Amino acid sequence: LLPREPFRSDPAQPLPYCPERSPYLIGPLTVSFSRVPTLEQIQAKNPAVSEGGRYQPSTCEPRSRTAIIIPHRNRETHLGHLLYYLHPFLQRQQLQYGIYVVHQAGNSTFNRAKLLNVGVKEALKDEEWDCLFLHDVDLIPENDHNLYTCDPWNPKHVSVAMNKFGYSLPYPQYFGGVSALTPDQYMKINGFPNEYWGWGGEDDDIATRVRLAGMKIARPPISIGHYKMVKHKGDKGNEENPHRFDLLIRTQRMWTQDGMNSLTYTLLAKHLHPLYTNLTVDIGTDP
Ligand code: UD2
Ligand code: MN
Repeated sequence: LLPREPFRSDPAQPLPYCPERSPYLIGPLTVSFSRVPTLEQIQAKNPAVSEGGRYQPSTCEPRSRTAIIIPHRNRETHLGHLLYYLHPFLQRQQLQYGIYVVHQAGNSTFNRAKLLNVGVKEALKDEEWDCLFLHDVDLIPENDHNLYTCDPWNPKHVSVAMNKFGYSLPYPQYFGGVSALTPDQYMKINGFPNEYWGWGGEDDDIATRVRLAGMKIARPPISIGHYKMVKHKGDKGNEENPHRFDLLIRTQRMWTQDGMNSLTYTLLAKHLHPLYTNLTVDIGTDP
């Protein structure tokens, strides 16, 4: 439980930095999906979170301003689980943060990577975020020593130990699930690819971009990067992408042309929910 923090007395007075190690951290957490929390219940447990899913510590200057960006369609239950655990988790880390849910409008094939590009573009219009967390909706962090901050030098792959892979990395270049990049790092790889429609491949494309842009993949220790994925089947509208292997052969040729510099979309709605900012977006359809 977080102690109630006093209100900032003099807004002109600069606050001291939050301690390098937050005193509120617990370590390993128990994550259970047996009950689905309602948004009202989550709100009641997080009174310091303001409209749009924003928070900042009131007694110290946060060491990171982190935007969490979640690609989404038709996973309301998973979103409930994630918000329930993530809000207190981030507050215990004494971060300034905002949660963005990027909702793909319509029924055409899902495109995770393009939605994340949209989320980044829109989030950076709101705030000078230090760190962008690109986050599957169904992955819950199980240890709050896993800080939602960026590595200053390299893109960070964060979900290194998931229950679905026996709490280990499935293969060395794996980049799926949860990753964290500074806005600079994100632009340096030209963002994520826009051309992967349906399930698979986009995460390997991103790992290749990191290498081609002259960076390495940073990672937290396996013991800390634990995640529990809510069990699920494949979604309708996100079938395996049959073109993914052809696309992956072309990454080296395409990464400078396909990404943030070629991103087009229509923002249909931006709504500030009490627990997150919802972006509903038309990203077009699988050609
Ligand atoms: C793996 C990776 C994921 C991505 C994907 C291939 C893990 C834990 N994650 O996820 O990062 O690389 O493979 O594309 O290994 N989503 C929706 N609605 C849909 C479909 C997808 O909201 O109808 C979102 C949601 O945030 C979900 C994410 O896309 O978590 C990835 O899709 P998935 O969970 O179906 O795929 P999964 O678990 O194989
Ligand atoms: Mn999943």
